Amino acid sequence: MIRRYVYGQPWPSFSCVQEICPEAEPMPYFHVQQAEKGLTFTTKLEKDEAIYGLGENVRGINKRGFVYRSYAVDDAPETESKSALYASHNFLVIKGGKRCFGVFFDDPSLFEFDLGFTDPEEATMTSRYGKLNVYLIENRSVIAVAKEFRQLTGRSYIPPKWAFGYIQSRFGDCSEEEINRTLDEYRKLGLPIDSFCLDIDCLDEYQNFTWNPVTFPNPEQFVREKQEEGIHLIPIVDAAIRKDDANEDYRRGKEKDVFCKGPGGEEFAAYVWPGLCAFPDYFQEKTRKWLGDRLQRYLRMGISGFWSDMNEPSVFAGQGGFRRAAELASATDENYSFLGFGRMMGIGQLLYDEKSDGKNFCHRIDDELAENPEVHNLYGGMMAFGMDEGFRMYNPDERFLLFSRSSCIGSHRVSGVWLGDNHSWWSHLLMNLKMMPSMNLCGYLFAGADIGGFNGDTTDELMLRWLELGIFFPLMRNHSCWGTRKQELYRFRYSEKMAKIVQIRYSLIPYLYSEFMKAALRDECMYRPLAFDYPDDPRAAGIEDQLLLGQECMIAPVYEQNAKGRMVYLPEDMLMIRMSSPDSMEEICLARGDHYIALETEQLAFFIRKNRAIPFAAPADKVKNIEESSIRMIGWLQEEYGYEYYNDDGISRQISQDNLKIIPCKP
Ligand code: MIG
Repeated sequence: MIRRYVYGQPWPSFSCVQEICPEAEPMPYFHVQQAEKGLTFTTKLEKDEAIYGLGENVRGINKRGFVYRSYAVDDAPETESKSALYASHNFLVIKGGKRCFGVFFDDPSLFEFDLGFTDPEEATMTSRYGKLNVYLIENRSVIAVAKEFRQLTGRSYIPPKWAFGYIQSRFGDCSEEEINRTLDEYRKLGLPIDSFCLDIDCLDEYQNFTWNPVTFPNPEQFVREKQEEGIHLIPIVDAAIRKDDANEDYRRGKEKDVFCKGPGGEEFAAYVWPGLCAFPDYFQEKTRKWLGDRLQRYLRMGISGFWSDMNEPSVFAGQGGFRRAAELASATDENYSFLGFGRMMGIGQLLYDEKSDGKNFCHRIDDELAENPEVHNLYGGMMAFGMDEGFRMYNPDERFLLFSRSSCIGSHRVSGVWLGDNHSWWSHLLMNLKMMPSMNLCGYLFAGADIGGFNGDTTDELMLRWLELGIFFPLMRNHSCWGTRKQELYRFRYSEKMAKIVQIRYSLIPYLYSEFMKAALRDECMYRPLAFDYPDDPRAAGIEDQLLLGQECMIAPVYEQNAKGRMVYLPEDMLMIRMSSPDSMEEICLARGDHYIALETEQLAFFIRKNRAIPFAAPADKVKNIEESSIRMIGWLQEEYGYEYYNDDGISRQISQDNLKIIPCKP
């Protein structure tokens, strides 16, 4: 059952698709109180209670024991001491022997979760402004609570099927030539690929909706050529736009009055990649229309996917901050104190001050002016709605690819996400795994991290191991930052091994897509910690380095340097599949319990529950070339079983139950 409680006068948040009547009684479980730092919601925690959710954030799958914050920021590196990342996903589930409930704090501004940080036996949530809706969902299991939450907030975004293919990306050195070279090398290696992301270096001076004339001299022709080869190009769209009358898109925006302004009517301006920028007020319909219009010429060129970035929004500097920093940098050395040096070294922190530099950063919502901090967490999501409206304007019947960096609950209906600027660290490979179920709980099914790591230099071994995990997640993108070791797979000593792992991905796509689509259609979580499915197994509760995938599988990646295997806990009898290429499959029946699984660097393992089976296709070079007739079922069957297989044309928005069929399997 879902109950709603209203505090103060909340801004509209676009998070829910169901209208729930507010309760008059006080909310159970929580003690609600106005405190100095905001409106607080406190609940005592039982010893055995775990806390799941919070979407994109650091630390464990069980979030208990730390303090987290919802205030979208661009603040890499994603270390353990961070409390906030790029998004705000204020949904959590508290589950113990006595109680099981979910709570969604639908608050678009600064919100804090002290989940046993100050007091290990207490959770306190604080809303800075105290204007919010709270939805309380009680049900018997985490899975049931999650389903109700998704029914409240709406069906998850579904990308075109080609988006399940391997995506190559690189910030800094992309060009027509580089793409062609990578394609050539991949062909030689037999490495399947469907898409390339185009980053801001592909733009003219980092300006949205342009092409870099040096590296992309013939964009129209290039896009067409790649299309003929079956390759999708996925341009980036940043949140802000250069404030410059020579920029046509800016001029159009000014004519239509789409940018954020202060109470005095002055346009908000701050520095981002292209220089001084204006910030489209995506909260307004006309702004979303302006954004949608900007996409039309790309869509007409045949581009059908985008990624959107810097939409927390991320700001490098404000105009005042810039001056302050410049003054400090030119300070003389006379009597300069240690504190002065400290400030000098922290110049980056001085560059944008929300109070002064951001005073004109306001949004118009229902004819009222909201200062950005009051609705801050919705900005990226509102941009995603604008992108989606642009897609529907062009073609209402087809799906388009969109994944965004910032997101909120609500925009999960129109966009996927990538998990931001991670590092080429082993700990971030594991973090990738831990984030997936939390993302799913909050409605984000189409998600994935930068495989190999974005910042820092990756290694052959880390790249290979990360691919061995990354092939199991819907968004499979290899992306890295300029100045770091290049990460196109042909550049590695292990390139042949890597190519074979990517081939396995393509063999698994019929299964992954089928499970993804069923999870979307039924409001389910595709990735779950063992604790969700085996609530009565005390061992399952503590496992944070394995995940259930769909209704049949379990994954357990190697995430340590030089490891030649790992311990795996099986909550029931399972068939272990160990492989290093689609045709090297080893199948071993294992009993419930602990097992050491030996895994050479090029080997991965996954597990299929006994008496279940999954489809496995012959590898293909592109998603569209996967042959359904090549599918065979793999599993350990002692009784008859029918796998519920979903497939469709991969593109139309009309998604129907008729696309489901049972594949009968015999022992
Ligand atoms: O300030 O577009 O997270 O994926 O390569 C960095 C350049 C801006 C951040 C994104 C990253 C992207 C990069 N962007």
